[in-house]
Order: sequence, then structure tokens, then C-alpha cells
Amino acid sequence: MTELAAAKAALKTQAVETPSWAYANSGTRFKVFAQQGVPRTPQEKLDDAAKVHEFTGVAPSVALHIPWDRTDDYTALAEHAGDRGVRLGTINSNTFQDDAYRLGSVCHPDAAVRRKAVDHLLECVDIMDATGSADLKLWFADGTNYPGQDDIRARQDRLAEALAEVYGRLGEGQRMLLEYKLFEPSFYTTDVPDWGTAYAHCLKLGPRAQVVVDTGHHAPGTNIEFIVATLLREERLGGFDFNSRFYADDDLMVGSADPFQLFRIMHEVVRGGGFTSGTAFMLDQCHNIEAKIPAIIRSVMNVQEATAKALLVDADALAAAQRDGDVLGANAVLMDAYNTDVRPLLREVREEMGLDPDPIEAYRRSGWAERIVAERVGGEQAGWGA
Ligand code: PSV
Ligand code: MN
Repeated sequence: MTELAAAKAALKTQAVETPSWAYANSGTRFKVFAQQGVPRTPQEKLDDAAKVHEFTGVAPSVALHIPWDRTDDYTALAEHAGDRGVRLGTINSNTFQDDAYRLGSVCHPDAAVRRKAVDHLLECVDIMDATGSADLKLWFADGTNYPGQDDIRARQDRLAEALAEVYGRLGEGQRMLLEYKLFEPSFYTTDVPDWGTAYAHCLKLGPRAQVVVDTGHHAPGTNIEFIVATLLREERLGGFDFNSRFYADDDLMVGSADPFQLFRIMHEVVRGGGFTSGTAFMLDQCHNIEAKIPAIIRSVMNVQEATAKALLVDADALAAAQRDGDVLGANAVLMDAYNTDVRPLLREVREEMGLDPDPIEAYRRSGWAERIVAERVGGEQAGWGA
């Protein structure tokens, strides 16, 4: 197979998971701007996600957030997804929106609060059993705001204990993905602030505990591709939460602010065998002012473009230049791939997959946007926390 044919084949099998909450209303702490046609139920979120998959061909699964997507019958929800050509993906836990969690969840000084939090995580594994989901994603808002507020070390012990209980409950083929975040909502210490802390916990738990890299969760200037390379090398890169940031955890469209960073990340994914190692490629985004479904389609396309460029890196020429100590030559090999216009290639890939070459335009023509505005009248629109 030629290199181009291999790149095309890889692009056709790519899978980007979209998050249920991206289809719902969201905003900032200042204002949530409601949009017309926004889903009112988890089922309607899946209907929208199915459209993203229909037009891109590479967004076959949807991440749920519990309790935002709580429903009486998860098996029926999985069937609803299946009927529309998608499936339920990662189950995201939520231990940050209950009054009990003011001082933390699994790291809280009170054992009763820790119990409540762990019970929620165990409930998430029950849901995975019903939905057939393979991954449990954990992100903890735990931390402290003031020096001395709590014992930093004891909080790590509590975290380890909670994680061990949940890890022990995982069924065959299920994984625990631990997500780190530099800061927010805690501002002095965060209990899982970085990949090193997440990795240390995962290492103790076992091979099915892996780290999630949310691209928005780092200090400015952090070399995220180095983290990706390292975690892949250690076989602990569980997945990505893709999004884009300018300042903090802005949850903007992946690849919008810094497509070059996304390319560098995907280059390390390709280099480290991330397409075959079970790494999950998820979006974690909120579309506050832009139309949601086309924004998600655009995000999926941004990931595809970065991936295509990464697949086009001439690995042999790069290795040769690196071996020769040819600094500029090696850099040029990488830049050549980045500067390639891969849009014609992706249009071809889509046509070969039986899709419209322009997913955004195909979505616009489909009339789905008008239909949901007309049909989704009344009821309560889903939102962050609803
Ligand atoms: C936390 O900021 C986070 O990145 C986690 O993944 C949460 O589950 C998600 O955002 C909620 O949007
Ligand atoms: Mn995230």
C-alpha cells in the first residue's frame, strides 16, 4: 500500500467521540445564551449526535455525563442510539455539583461525603454495564482554596482509597480514565492537577487505569505533545478530551486557536501507535455563542485535518534528518506535512466513504437545523447541570 493509501485507510477508521453536553445550552458564569432547537432530553442529544456522524462518518459514539443524562432505562437509551446509527461511549462522572461537595468529593475530610461520592462512581459503572460503555471518565473538582485548609497528603490517601474501590468494581474490558486539571474550581491546591499525579495513581491501580489529557487543562506554554509521547510510551494514554483554549479551560472548538498544536499532538499519536493502542479521542467542548451542531462537525473536521497532516509526515525522511543531526532539515520535514492542504484528500476520503465531501454544507442542506427549531417547542432545554 502506498503511503497515501495507508493515510486514507487510517482516516476512514478514525473515531471521534462527541460529548452529549456539547449539544445542550452552556455559557459562562456570567450568562447562558439559550439557543432555539436545543435538545430537552438525552434522546434528543443523541439525535443531534447522530447527525454529526451521518455527515462526517467518523463520530460514531457519544459520551454521557451523569447526572446530566440520567434516565430510567439505559438499555433503552443505548437502543435509541443504535437505531440512529451511533452508540453510547464514555460515562463521565460528576462529583462537583452537589452541595455536599463544598470541601471536595472523594478527598473530602468527612468519610460520609466520600462514601456518597464513591457510590456515585460505582453507579456510573452500573450504567456502563447497561449501556455497554467501556470507559469511566473521572474528573475531580477536589482541592483547597487556602494554605492549611486541609492536609494535602491525607487527601491523596483518600483519593487512592476511593480509586481502588472503583477500580475493583470494573468489569472485564472496562477502563478507568483519570483526568487531571491544573486549577479550577479549587485555586490553591488541586488534588489531581497534572499528568504526573494522575499517572502515579493509575500506576498503583493497574493497567486498566489510564490518564486522560484534556487539552484545555494545562498552564500556558505547556508542551502537551511531550506529555502525549510520554504517556503513550508508558502505555497509559487512555484518551483525550479535545478542545481549544486561550486563557484557561475555555472549552472552545478543538484546533480553532492553535491548529499547529493539534497537529503536533497528532504527530505524537501517530508516532506512538495511538491509533491502535485503544486511546479514546473525545471532544469536551461547550458551544456558547455559535450554532452547536455545525460547530461540532467543524471540530471533528479539525481533528481529521490535523490527523491527515500527521499521517503525511515522511517518517523515514524525518528519522534520517534526526540521525544526521540536521536540525533545519528535520524541522522542515515536519513543517512540510503541516503546511500541506489536506482538504482535497479529506474530500476524497469522504466520497469514498459514500459521504458528501463537505459535511457542513451537507448538514445545512439537510434542513435538520430548521426541523429541530420547529419541533422542539416547549419542555425544558438541557443545559450544563440540567
Ligand atoms: C472539567 O473541567 C471537565 O474537563 C471534565 O472533563 C468534566 O467532566 C467536563 O469538563 C465537563 O464539561
Ligand atoms: Mn474534560
